Amino acid sequence: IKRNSKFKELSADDVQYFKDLLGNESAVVDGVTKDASAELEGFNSDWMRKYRGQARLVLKPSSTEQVSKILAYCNKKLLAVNPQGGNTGLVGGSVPVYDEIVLNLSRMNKIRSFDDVSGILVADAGVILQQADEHAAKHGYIFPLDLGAKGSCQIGGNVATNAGGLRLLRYGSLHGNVLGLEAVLPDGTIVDDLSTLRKNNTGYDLKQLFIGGEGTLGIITAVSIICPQRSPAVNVAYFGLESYENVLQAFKESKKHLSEILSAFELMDVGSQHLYRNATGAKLPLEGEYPFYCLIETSGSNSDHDSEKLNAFLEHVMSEEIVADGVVAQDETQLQSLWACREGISEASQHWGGVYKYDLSIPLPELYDLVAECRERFKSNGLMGETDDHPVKDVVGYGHMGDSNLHLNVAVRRYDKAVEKALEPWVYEWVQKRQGSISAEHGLGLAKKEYVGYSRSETMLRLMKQIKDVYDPNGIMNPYKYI
Ligand code: FAD
Ligand code: 2HG
Ligand code: ZN
Repeated sequence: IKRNSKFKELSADDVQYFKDLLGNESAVVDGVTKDASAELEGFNSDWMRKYRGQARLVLKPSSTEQVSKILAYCNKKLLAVNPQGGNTGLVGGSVPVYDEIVLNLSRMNKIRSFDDVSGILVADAGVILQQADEHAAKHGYIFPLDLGAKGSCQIGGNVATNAGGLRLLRYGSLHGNVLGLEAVLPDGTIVDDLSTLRKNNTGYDLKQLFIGGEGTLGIITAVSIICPQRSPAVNVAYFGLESYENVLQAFKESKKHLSEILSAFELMDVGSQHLYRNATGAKLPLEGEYPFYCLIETSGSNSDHDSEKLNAFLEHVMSEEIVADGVVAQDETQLQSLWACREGISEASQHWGGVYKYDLSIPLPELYDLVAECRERFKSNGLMGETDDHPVKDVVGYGHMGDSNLHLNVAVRRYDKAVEKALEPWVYEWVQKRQGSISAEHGLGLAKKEYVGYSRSETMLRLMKQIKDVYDPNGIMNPYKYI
């Protein structure tokens, strides 16, 4: 892709306008009138260090009015804008491609209100996910979303990507939990839909377009979200299993035995656990080695009742030989270390040099076949092996089993065109054949721009384009990405 020449290049006058508007030194990183390359680096390169933009200006507004004025100015001057939250996105959507202005939400970080009776939180988009959850915890509630990047991702970024994460199985998607949004359209219009209503059937639910829109329609500036009651009793168990067939059985049994207290069912294959161990030096929870591991979490209101249920479940799956071995966390530290075996894989995946990541929805019975077939593919084409002349070190699979969401990670020693060619479009064709999705929860960004057609029809793509044109006729919002 080439830089779109309709977009204006930044001038010193533009920068001065923004400096006057924001009125705060630290709110503008100015690489236009001076050299600021070191400071710009963190805003230009993504979490995986795979995508790098060339932004020369970063703006950090502190109010919705400032966001509105910035966008109105950019729209008039045809300056392109890249919204950015915590910059933890995994599809290259959070960093510019060329010299788009980075509009970073980190200074919009205030909790606006929390209602103790309904559990409804209203907060600025730039609030860090973990801080939102800690705020909810003070009132006895839990943020309905949790994920490995919680310490740096922002709730606005979570909503913009419609992040799924570790609690979706229990609390459902942001499409249901987000009750309202405040957003700014490219022309500066403020859309005030910060509703705290649970039910509101009054025509099109326009906020849903921003949820998962990946910053292509406007900037989310605040979020209203319903938080469920925080469970006082939380248990975590980690198992080893001899086959994927057993994993399926264990999932079925867990729903049957644990029903309303089941709050997570996560899958890790042995390769993903070795990768985690190699990268962190951590000791794995079980002595023996198994091809598959599962992590189960229960959350309930009565710890005796929950333990009884969990123990009955464990006795059942062990006696039926569905599960080969397992451990239940005895205290908070052990609980954290069991979760780390799952949450730590994503970061560990780059340990050997790099990684190709695929985030897929696949019908459960076939979910792991893709990993096995992918591994065979690299073995037979000679690209995978133990010695350094092979680019591929390992193919691992893990993910949100309870949501039919597989994370396929191809861990490589170096990025290599031959590896990429073996993976794409093969992975996408494989998923399309099974009516799966090429992006279950991470979004499309730049990484999957070319492949949307594997999951969406021509008609749907046309409708998306029409919506984009209504909201952003000049196309200044997050250009070059999937739409
Ligand atoms: P960014 O990365 O900054 O931005 C992501 C996208 O949203 C970009 O397109 C950006 O332009 C847009 N955007 C950001 N803020 C706004 C805004 N205020 N208004 C409009 N557009 C905006 N994802 C999951 O779904 N489940 C997981 O379990 C999960 N685990 C992860 C674990 C790790 C270790 C990491 C690094 C990432 C993980 N992710 C996961 C990816 C996930 O998408 C992000 O972590 C998170 O949702 C993005 O939030 P962010 O604030 O970092 O957004
Ligand atoms: C997770 O579930 C994240 O750990 C990241 O969604 C997955 O890095 C990945 O492929
Ligand atoms: Zn995930």
